[in-house]
Formats: sequence, structure tokens, C-alpha cells
Amino acid sequence: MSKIYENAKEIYASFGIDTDKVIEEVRKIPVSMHCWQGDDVKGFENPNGTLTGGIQTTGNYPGAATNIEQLRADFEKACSLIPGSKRINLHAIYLDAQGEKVERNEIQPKHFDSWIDWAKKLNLGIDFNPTCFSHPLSGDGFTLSHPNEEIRKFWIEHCIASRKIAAYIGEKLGNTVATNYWIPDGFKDIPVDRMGARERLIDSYDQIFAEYIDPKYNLDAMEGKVFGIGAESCTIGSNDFYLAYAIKYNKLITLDAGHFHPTEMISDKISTALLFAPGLLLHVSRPVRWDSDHVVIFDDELRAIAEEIIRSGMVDKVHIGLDFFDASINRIAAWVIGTRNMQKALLYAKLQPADKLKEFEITGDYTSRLAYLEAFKTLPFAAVWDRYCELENVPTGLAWLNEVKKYEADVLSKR
Ligand code: RNT
Ligand code: ZN
Repeated sequence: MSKIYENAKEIYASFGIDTDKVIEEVRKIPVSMHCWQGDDVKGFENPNGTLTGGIQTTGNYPGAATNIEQLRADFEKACSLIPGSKRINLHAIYLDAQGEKVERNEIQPKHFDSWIDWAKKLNLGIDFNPTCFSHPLSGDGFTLSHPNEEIRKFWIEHCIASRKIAAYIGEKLGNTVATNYWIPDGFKDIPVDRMGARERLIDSYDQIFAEYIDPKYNLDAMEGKVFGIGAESCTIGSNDFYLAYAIKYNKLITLDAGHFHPTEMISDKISTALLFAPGLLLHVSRPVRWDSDHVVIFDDELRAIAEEIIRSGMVDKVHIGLDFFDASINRIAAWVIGTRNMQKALLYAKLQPADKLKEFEITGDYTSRLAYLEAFKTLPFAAVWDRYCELENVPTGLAWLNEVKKYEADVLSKR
């Protein structure tokens, strides 16, 4: 144990905070790392396909994973540099079809067996997503709310197949899968029948969720959005839509940090969602002027998100997932920086005297509340973070960067 940590431990102890205990608790909070940072959301269904659905990766940093083996190797490398308990978040297009062409509405549990074996080996939980974009049948911008019944049926079938796969994974792993539904459906220009589109969307979800699935194996979560590129005038699956649907039908609400107006923060929405829905799934991201999905940094909003999770006392009901995709920097570094920051924010939030702060607030002592919050910003947090990394056998400080650079030279640059 370093001298610096000993000092830090003492300082936090003077506020009644046991840093060893905090580390023990934080290391158990799972963070679901999205597989799609590794290959710019391409997947393995059609390696030459383009990303559509109003979302975009920008940049062309070399070394992106181009097949399952590469993606897994890169993910493992990233995991080895990140403390805490981890999960992998898969999209349906990351199936292992063994060279076969499989239509999206015909994907099966067997296409994910190799992922399950791999996840077991690495002690990772898995989360899942149907992929309702980057496909010829989503080309005109509509999927589950499509006015064409045949096309809508195709997407309903895809989501039903995905949900079955998720339940299968959950059962095989003995670890609940959170399945997230996000669709790009929306109008570029002012529509005249929002109602019709939303009616169709309700009907689609009613069909998708018709079959009972044990929540031990799969939990469904629904992700709304304010707008996407090419769907600026109306998003069918808006936040209101999903909030209402999820609360009525007992589904989880997904909050993506980039899916609201720029001054609207998801940290303010966590408590409401937790008070009304059975659970919450987060897509922690960093929007810069739009839903740009920049790598998560240790900024005010990230800390606020973590503080809301921790102070709510409902951490078990929050599925923390990440959702960013930056192709302009080393993709493994992107995972490492973003995920370490999420872990850091959780640790930072736990290293605060929550009860005391709440007491100040409730008694109207806002002066002390502000004074404490500011004072805690400069306590020796970094020493506790380093201790956490040390205990988890991952590099402290910037030491991870050398490893990523070495991996880039040895592996990525040869692709
Ligand atoms: C898109 C949503 C969605 C996707 C991923 C790939 O705006 O945020 O969650 O980013 O499913
Ligand atoms: Zn998202």
C-alpha cells in the first residue's frame, strides 16, 4: 500500500468514509462495454455495408477490427486495462454465422454460442440489441413503424428472434441479459400522421413482447431519442413514447446521454425513471452539439450521472451501459478511456458523504452543501483510484497507454 494511499485513506476517514470498503463495493458494479466501438458499428453480417439510421462514426484511424477474432482480441486487450466488473453489449449484427448468410429475421441462438463460450471464459455478462438499421429494409428510415406491413413484419420478427436469443444467452450464462430496443424511425420533414406511425409502433412492440420471458433471463429496455440525421422533424420512438410504453407495460427505460436537447441532462432523469419504471438502462455517451457519441470523459455530467445512481440507493436497478463510437482515435484506447472514466465516476460518487449532504439539503443548509461538494473535488481521489486499479491488477495512471501503443504496433498496424 503506498504512502499516498495511506494519507488519502486517512483524509476520507475523517469524513466517515472507508475507502477500502468503497473500492470493494465499486468493483462489483458492472459496466456494459459496447462491442461496436471496436469496428465502427459495422458488425459481421455484411462487412461492406454502411452504417445507416441517422447515426455516424467519423474518422478513419487504422486498425479497426474486421472479424470476430479481431474484435474479441481487441476487447480482451481493453478489458485487461480496465478495473471492475464488466459485461459486453452485443448487437444482432455481431452474430457468428460461420460464413453463412442469415437474414435478420432468421437469426438464432446458435449464432451466439461462440460468444457465450467466450464470455464464460472471460467471466463477462452479455447484453443484447436487435439491429434495426444498416439494412436494405430500413433504407427509407422506417422499421417497426413502417407503413408497409411486410416490412414492419420483418422487423417485428427480427426483434422477436433477438429477444429469444437474449433469453437463451441469459439462461446459458445464468446472468440476466438486458435487451435494448432502439429504432431509427422518423421523418425528415414535417409529417401529417404522427399518430398513425406511433399506433403502428405500439402494435409492433405488443407483438414483440407477447411471449412471456422469465425476467431472470431477459429484461427489455426501450430507448427514445430526440432526432437523428435525416429524421429531424419527428422521431416516432420519442422519449415520451417510450416513457409511457415502458411504465404501462413494465419495461426498462433506456436513457442515452445524447438523445435529448443539448441542455437537457439525463442525470436529471434517472430519479424519475427509477421511481416509475422497474429499472433503467443507461447509454452513457458524450454528445458534442448533437448525438455525436464522443468518448466519455470525466466531466460534470458523467459525475452527475454516477452520483444519481449511487445516491439513489437503487444501483441494482440500473444497468450501466456505454454507447460511443469514435473512429478518429485508437479504438481500444477509446474503450479504455471511456470505461475507466465510468468506473472512476462511480468511485468518485461513492467517496462522498451522501447522508451528510442530504442532511444539509433537507435542513436548508445549502451553504454547507455547496462548501462540501466543492471541497470534495480536490480531496486525494486519484490515490484511491490508483489503489483500486492496483487491486484489480490493471495499470495505474497512464501506464495503460504504453500497452495500447504496443498492441497497436504489434497487432493493429498489421491489419
Ligand atoms: C442510436 C442509439 C443506439 C445506437 C446503438 C448502436 O442513436 O444510441 O443505442 O447507438 O444501438
Ligand atoms: Zn444509445
